[in-house]
Amino acid sequence: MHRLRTTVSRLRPLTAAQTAQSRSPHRTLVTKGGLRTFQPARHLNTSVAAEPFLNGTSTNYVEEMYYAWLENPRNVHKSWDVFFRNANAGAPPGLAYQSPPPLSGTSQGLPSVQALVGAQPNVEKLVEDHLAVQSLIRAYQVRGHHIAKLDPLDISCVDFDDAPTDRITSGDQVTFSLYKERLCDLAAGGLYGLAESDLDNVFRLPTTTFIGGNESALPLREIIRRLEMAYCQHIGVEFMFINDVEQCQWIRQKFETPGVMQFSLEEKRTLLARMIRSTRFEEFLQRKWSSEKRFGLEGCESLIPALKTIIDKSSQSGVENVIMGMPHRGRLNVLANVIRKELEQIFCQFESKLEAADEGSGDVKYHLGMYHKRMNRVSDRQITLSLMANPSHLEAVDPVVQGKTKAEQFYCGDTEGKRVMSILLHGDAAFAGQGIVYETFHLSDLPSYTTHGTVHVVVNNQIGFTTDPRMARSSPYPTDVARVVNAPIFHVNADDPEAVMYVCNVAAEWRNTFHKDVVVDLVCYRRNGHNEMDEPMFTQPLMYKQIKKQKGVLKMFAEKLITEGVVTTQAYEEEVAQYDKICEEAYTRSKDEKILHIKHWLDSPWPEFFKLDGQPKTMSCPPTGISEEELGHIGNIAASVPVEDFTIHGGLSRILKGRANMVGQRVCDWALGEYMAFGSLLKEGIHVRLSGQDVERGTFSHRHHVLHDQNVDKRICIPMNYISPDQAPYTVCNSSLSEYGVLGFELGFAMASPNALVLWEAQFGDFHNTAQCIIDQFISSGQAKWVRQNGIVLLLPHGMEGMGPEHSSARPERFLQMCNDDPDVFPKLSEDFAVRQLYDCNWIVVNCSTPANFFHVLRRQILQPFRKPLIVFTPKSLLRHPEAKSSFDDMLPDTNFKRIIPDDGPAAVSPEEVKRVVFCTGKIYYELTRERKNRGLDDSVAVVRIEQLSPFPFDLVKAEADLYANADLVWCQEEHKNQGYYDYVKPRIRTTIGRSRPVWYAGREPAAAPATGNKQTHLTELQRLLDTAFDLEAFSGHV
Ligand SMILES: Cc1ncc(C[n+]2csc(CCOP(=O)(O)OP(=O)(O)O)c2C)c(N)n1
Ligand SMILES: [Mg+2]
Repeated sequence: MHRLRTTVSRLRPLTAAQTAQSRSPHRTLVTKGGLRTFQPARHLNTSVAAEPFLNGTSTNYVEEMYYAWLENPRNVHKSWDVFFRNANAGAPPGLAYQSPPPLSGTSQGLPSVQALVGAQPNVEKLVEDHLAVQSLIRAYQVRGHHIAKLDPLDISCVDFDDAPTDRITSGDQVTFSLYKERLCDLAAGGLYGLAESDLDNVFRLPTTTFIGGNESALPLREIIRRLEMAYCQHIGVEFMFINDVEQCQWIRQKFETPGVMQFSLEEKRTLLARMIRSTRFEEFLQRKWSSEKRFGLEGCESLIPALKTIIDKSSQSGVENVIMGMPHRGRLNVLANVIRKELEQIFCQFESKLEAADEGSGDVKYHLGMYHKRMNRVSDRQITLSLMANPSHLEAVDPVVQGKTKAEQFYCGDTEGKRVMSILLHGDAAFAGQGIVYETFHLSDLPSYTTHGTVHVVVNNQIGFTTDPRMARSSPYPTDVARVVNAPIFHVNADDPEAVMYVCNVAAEWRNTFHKDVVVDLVCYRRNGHNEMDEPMFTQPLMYKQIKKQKGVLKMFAEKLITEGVVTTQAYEEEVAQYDKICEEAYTRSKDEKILHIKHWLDSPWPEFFKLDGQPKTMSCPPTGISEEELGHIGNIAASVPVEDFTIHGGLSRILKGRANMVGQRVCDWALGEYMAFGSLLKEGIHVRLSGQDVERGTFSHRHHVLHDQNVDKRICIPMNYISPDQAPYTVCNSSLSEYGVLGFELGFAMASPNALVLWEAQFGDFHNTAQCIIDQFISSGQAKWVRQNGIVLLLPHGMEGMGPEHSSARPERFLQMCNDDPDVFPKLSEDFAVRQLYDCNWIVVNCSTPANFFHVLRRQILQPFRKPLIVFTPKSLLRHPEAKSSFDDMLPDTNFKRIIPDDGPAAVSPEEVKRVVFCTGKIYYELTRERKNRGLDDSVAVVRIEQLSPFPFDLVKAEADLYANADLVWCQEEHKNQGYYDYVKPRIRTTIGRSRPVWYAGREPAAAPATGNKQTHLTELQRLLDTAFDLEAFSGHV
């Protein structure tokens, strides 16, 4: 309200004396009609007491009204129109408001309004003119970027119907016709009634602009010129959609304040030196390897100084660690000139004859990551820079970078993002096209996912491979997605390095001030084809004709600085020659490299975790059980509310009581088993982070890791954090409704430290498929491509429960298909067989049938001496199944994860009598044993659970098959034949027995959908597969 009153009061016309003080000495108040005199000002005393509705929560509303009225008085109700007119005309306290006319009869208020305004015709005109000027200023602030000169090619892809082509530059005389043409579309209400005769009139400036500098009033001509300079040159600022007035004011100040974009000679020279490095690096690569793909930066060379500016500025504000993610374009240049990877390391990647020293597939040079700690010369502080390795899949790395950044912040106690930050680079087509960008933006302000502001830089070369923007997006800019989180967007013509540097400075300052995302849109072009082999003229002939004519940005900028006298031609040429020499010398050194080491390209090294050569410190895993006392203690915490005066829901009290009973009886259900695993790891100093949709309670209402006070809003308690005073912190967080984004985030989080158990739980297992890119491109293949280990755990609820085609299958077949163990090779037996198998695999896939085994596998994840992703198919109905409980005995010291659980009933007592061994995994075990009992087949059928599917327990399965030498072998699963585990286990079981016996199948028929939607069909199918499993004649005669 204060703002409104101030604004309203500032609209008052100036006294002649005030005008004389504030206007510039050269400008007179001469209009066509002669000297214009102003009415003496009347003081507006519209106090809150006098106008009680200008109070409290109505402030925003009134302000909205006021702005709407400024745009056009007809936008608001007549009564508001009258109020604002009266207030502006200096109505005395309490009299600005006039009640609306009654529905019948004549108005009492209106005549006095008319008297007030009508009696002073000049005042009315003055008020209207001031309002018009305010609207004009606002129009520039809102839509100035429509007419800014952003496109170096001037073939703008941004299609605003209202963008006129003529430009006003600082040297132009503003003529009425020119600005009228530019503005009548820009400003929704045309020119708001302003005429040429108003150009030299002086207007008081509102508080919502900074164009005045030290002056509070300016002639209209100057107002327009300054607005043109601020908003319509090489920088287009898109920010007026931001809800926060303080933030809008901050941006206005940064761009409107006269003379704000000035640089010292030193700064300009540094900028030139950076442009030289950026440009000459690409030219060097082009000279040496003209036919190698490198996705050069030509056309956007100012990206390098842009990034360096952001990093310098952030380092000056205290940032010590910058984590970056970027696509192919200009990546090598960023590695060389921003992160400062040794040039010879980059050059030897072009040498195709070099042998790879590391295991795994490796990756192409423009996907590899990098980690480097060095001195920042501008801030004189140490800074760690890392560029995350990424797959070809554009933007997939975004959430991974955010997760890693969050983790780095978490581990160094940086709760506000002051020491660690992320920078994300994007291509224009990918930024607009990939949904993961949106998902990542939506993590940006969530308490457990925020990284306290990311600086996004878009290399907007106005093309995506061969596709024009008009075919690639439906929004004017590629950056519109950022508006959803109120991030300001600074569009800048990348051919103007100074403008680029300016916006990057502001972007870094914004991030450091508000800790919110910000976007720098470098509007540029791509000088060559998509890669160095591509012919762009096939598809963009006119654009490329224009590009061929385009002078390089370095050349233009050097000429400018030489003309300004900032550098001499000689100094410039020397700088160029010096950098070329650096490249040549590195090239010579690169010839000495004999071997390619992918591990030199690690983005997240764990030096304390591995030996110096990157190998694990041991090849054994200690027992994963814990003491009776610890089990009891953690169990009691799980069953309690460890804070005073906290009322939980009655239903939850019953659940906790049930837990207490279990602890008394020394048993665990699934939720308690998980509690024991998390709690014991926390006690050992391992951070545990569980993230996913509704994980705090658990989709199936079994977990309840966060208790909610029933009487106090938002008061919560997390008992897991009350296990021991020196425990590691436990993070459990309900995520946004995203799989791709959140799984990527957790994967990134898990990269930062090996000493954390990071778990992502899918709501139902099948939803992981919207995160498939993270699974395929990072989790299953990350180590092979980038020699980087990761211990992320995926919890995927899975099981046929008659719930229909969705929600049933976590698609085990997909995970198993991507396992790298050979189905036909029985691995060499050794003492450390089980651990070595784990070490060699790309990920571990398990389906535990008991809480104890789930407990052990989670603990093994941390106690094993290396890190591998762990995929766990978790149960639904087993969460409450009376038999799916484990005794504390199975969790005590010296107990371990069981890769298989053999039959321990009558069948195992007389194995030679057994006719059939049914191998299975997961929940079907309970259905099988019940059926076996019903049929009285406990002696003749053994049921063996394979708990660790991959790496396949060849040794243990062989032992079982050997034990039941006279039995036929059956694989039983509840999934359809083309799904589940069958295709994976069958050849492996056959390998264990030297293919001496067939492996029969008992399960559902092949099908397209994972499960039926009909409950009855579901039960019939289940019965049929159980019939097959226990019909001892089912396969006789089959071959
Ligand atoms: C998810 C995904 N889809 C398709 C591709 C294939 N592809 C590689 S680069 C590219 C064009 C990218 O355009 P843009 O984002 O504007 O970046 P630019 O190459 O112009 O710098 C495409 C389609 C990819 N790498 N990732
Ligand atoms: Mg592009």
